[in-house]
Amino acid sequence: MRVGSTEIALLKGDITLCDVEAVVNAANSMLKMGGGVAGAILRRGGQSIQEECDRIGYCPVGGAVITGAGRLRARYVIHAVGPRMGEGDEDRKLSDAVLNTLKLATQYNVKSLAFPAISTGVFGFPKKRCAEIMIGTTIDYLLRERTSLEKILFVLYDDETYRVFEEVLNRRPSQRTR
Ligand code: AR6
Repeated sequence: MRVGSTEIALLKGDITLCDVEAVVNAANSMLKMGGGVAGAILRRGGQSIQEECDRIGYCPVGGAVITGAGRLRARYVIHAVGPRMGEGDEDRKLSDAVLNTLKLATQYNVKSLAFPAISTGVFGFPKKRCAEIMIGTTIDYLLRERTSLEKILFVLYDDETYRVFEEVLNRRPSQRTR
């Protein structure tokens, strides 16, 4: 799908192998990289990413911070802090995490970005609602703002999550312009 001059696409697989300028991590507020996407980024990218996170120290839920990407092919990791299911106001917090990631990427002049399905693993957020919020927030941002982003990928780890994102993206009109 195209929105203005930005392409949105879905991929199935491991986000750490993506050939993009910035990979988005599904982070927690303390910026401690545990399992899931964070664990995979840490294993492949190396400890320098966690060390940079430790220097930053904290990010509120709904926020995002940027670090280098260690040994990953990418240049940056953007750590987006999604909500933990049950803590309250989860939809707005997820939408804010996506929006703040897109703003940060634009600020750093990033041209290609890969998102995972934030909060749908350890944090227990429902996949369909996640797809609606992440895709909806991204499209709204692209319709409203000028951005350096030419390509935004949603990288889904398993068949079920991929199918859910595909269904939500296919419901949207195929061409949108500013
Ligand atoms: N590439 C793409 N997607 C992945 C990968 C991968 N390599 N590995 C898992 N997923 P999660 P959260 C999917 O748990 O729910 C960590 O401990 C996974 O199937 O990574 O936001 C952090 O340190 C799921 O659909 O993130 C935080 O404390 C999605 O990515 C906490 O988990 C997100 O799962 C964050 O939890």
